[in-house]
Amino acid sequence: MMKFPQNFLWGAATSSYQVEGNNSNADWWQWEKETGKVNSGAACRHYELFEQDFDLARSLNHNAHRLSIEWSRIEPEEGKFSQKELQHYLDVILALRARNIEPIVTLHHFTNPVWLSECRGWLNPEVRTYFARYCNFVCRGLAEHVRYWITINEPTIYYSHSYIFGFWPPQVKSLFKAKLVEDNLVGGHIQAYRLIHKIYKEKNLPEPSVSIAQNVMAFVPCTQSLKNRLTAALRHKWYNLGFLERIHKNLDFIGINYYSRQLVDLKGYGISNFAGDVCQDNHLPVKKNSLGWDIYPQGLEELLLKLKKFNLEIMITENGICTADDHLRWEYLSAHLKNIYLAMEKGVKVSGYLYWSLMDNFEWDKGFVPRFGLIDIDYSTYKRTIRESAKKFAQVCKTGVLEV
Ligand code: IFM
Repeated sequence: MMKFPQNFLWGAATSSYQVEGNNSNADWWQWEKETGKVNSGAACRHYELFEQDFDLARSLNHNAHRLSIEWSRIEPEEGKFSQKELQHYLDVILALRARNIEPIVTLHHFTNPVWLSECRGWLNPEVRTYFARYCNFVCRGLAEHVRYWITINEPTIYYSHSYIFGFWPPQVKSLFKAKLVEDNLVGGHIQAYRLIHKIYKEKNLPEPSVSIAQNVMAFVPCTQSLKNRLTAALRHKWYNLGFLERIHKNLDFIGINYYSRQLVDLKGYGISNFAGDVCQDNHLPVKKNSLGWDIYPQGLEELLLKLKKFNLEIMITENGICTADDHLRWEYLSAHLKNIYLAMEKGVKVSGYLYWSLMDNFEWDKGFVPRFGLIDIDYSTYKRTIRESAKKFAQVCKTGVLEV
């Protein structure tokens, strides 16, 4: 039996664009229309149904919930801020509070207002000022009711998918531009971090807890050759630690999103080999999620131990599986909780666990096919159905006890 601390945060995460629906002022919306690849449409209709969704989260004994604010709703035109949309997010947060659920609020989760993307988005050096101005408006409106802030979700994924691999809007493939975007994300975070602290001081509120949600991955050499071990270590350093090392003095805790491992097998000596070669031969086989990502719970314990050096509390801001097999979902979830517990026994301070995601939702360029939710969504009726795995997780949330 594993018993987690009394004050542990238990819950799930979502992001505005993936669940709300009809975010028609966002760059992703425009990209969907231009490419015809996917269509987020009404998503889960969470914008209208949030109270019903939070009733479900409460019935599952969640005491925390991570959500994001949609910048393109708050500032649909440059410099024009919407009081109405701010009020909406205040209602959302108060609805959580009314259910004794701690809100963990993300300010940037991949999407941007169209006006920003039309003036070079995160490549524009002015973006730091724009982002700070938006954070200022949101934070001043919500500070009294929020303790935890995530400034930016998965900065490394954002700049690599949008500016190196060209998968996501604006579909750029340039290492040089990616580096500029990374620098602006670093600057954007640091400015927002300082600003949020300043606002709380001015308002005489208790210190907030501010972080990013950093995507981390277990890089495992597929053979013990020196080149594979070195490449795995390099990727860990660049992908997992690089961004954190640039901002760690401006973090109150570390938020991490962990899903999977990558089996590293270097096949050549170019930049793309170092950055991307993976083993295709299914050495060291493990089970996979429905997108083909390896399931590797022990990687979470290993990573938590590696992050101990920052001497900051860690919150698991995302961890989850897309699968049609709900037994596998529980196997995944409980195995990851076990590995968190093992790391905590070795002295890592973990403050909470947020499963990705509360409900099935719009999985970016993959559309609605992957099913990550604790709650199933029927997209033709928007009916919500709680999955069995969610009920098992609810027991852990209630008692803090994981039976293994
Ligand atoms: O859906 C995404 C989320 O937006 C960011 N983290 C990973 C999830 C699953 O791919």
